[in-house]
Amino acid sequence: MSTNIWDPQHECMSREELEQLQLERLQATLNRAYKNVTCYRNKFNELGIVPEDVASLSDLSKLPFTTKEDLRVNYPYGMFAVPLREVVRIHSSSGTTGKPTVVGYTKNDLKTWSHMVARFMTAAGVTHDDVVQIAFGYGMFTGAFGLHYGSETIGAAVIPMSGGNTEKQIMIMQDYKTTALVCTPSYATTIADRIERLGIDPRTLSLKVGLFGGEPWSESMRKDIEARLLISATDNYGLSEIIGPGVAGECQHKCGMHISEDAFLAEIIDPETCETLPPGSVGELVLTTLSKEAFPMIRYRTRDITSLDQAACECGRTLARMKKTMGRSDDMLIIKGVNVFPSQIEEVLVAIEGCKPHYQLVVDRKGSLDVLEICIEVTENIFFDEMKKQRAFLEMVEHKIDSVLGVGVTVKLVEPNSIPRHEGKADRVVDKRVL
Ligand code: DLL
Repeated sequence: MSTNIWDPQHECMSREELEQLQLERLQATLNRAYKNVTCYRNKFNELGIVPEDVASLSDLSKLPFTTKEDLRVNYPYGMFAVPLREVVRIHSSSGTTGKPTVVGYTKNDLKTWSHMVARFMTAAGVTHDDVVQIAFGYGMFTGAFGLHYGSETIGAAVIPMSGGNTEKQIMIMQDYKTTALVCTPSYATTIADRIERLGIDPRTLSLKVGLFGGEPWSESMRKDIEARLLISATDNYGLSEIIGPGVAGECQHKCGMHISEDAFLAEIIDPETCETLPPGSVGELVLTTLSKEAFPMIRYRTRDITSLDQAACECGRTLARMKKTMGRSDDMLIIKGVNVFPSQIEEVLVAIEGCKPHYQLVVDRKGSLDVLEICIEVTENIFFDEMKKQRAFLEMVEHKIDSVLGVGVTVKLVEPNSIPRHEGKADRVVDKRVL
């Protein structure tokens, strides 16, 4: 596998050089946003600041945050910093409630995007010799186009399969000799399940790497996918508001996702107090774009919970690494006073024979008490004819989850593929307490 670095100049800078570049780009971004986006101008005016007040990176904490609510209020084009005639592409977020958030790209933004994705794909081991099968849905979701551009920029051969139609995916994989698979981690497990069900020996496939992102997944899920598809599986992170995929991705050392810090300034804040936390702390990731033209984002609250590590990586990149996300601050549930992240449940499920890492947490309130029900997809043979066996299986799963979470749960076994998915991402939490 290649250990190439796509853009050594920017991926291996000293922290000092990087911070200088970040400051220059930040100042340019603030000026552009202040001049062209009413929402930013109003926020700055309210706080009595102007872009010139930011003289060093530590002044960043003076700036206002941007939230999904700001994007909703300014739907559809209010946050654009260029006239529509300069926009060449429009995407939106995969949100399932309310109006989607709309994002735009100029020609230069598409170029930047392609290079950001080429970086993490190269870091994961993709080269121009690869055949990349993209199993994200092509459409408003940024996943497919982002990885498509990244692959072409590297010079790999792209198969734009789009999502779904699993048996066809597998046939194409066999016939076209796909070497790199791109999709959500949950879809990768669906593909692995089907390959097993069809009795196909994974050694007869040409797969070498998997680039999975778009939703949280655990280390155990990575091991499971790697063992079943015989690949090296890497994680990559991004969000449409910032650029789509291409914000961060793992190298072959798999010890955190390198953030393209020359293009995205990352901070960690306490989601309750909004205070900036020192390096290494766990908290909410806040991102500021440094080179986007059409859709600059200033201190965007991602709601994703993670931590950053600036220590040098064995791969030679100096870019900080973000840990796999623990979930979202808005997905974190407080059940009987205990913080519960959906990812903790996934860790348990992957280790149980017959359970799939497809699950949904349903929280409700009975009287004044929160109750948590976990719906879990199971393989078909778990729907035993014998009630006694099924009861014992249920109790075993409940017991394992109870002991990890520290709160009592009720488990419900559901059929494969019955939990709703959007853009290949499973809906993890239904909170009936707020409905
Ligand atoms: O999911 C962009 C993307 C596509 C990234 C394909 C990677 C691969 P959105 O639809 O706007 O954009 O959703 C963004 O998804 O805030 C996270 O909560 C979650 N997310 C994305 N990647 C990861 C990941 C795309 N690797 C939201 N791990 C983000 C955990 C992820 N969560």
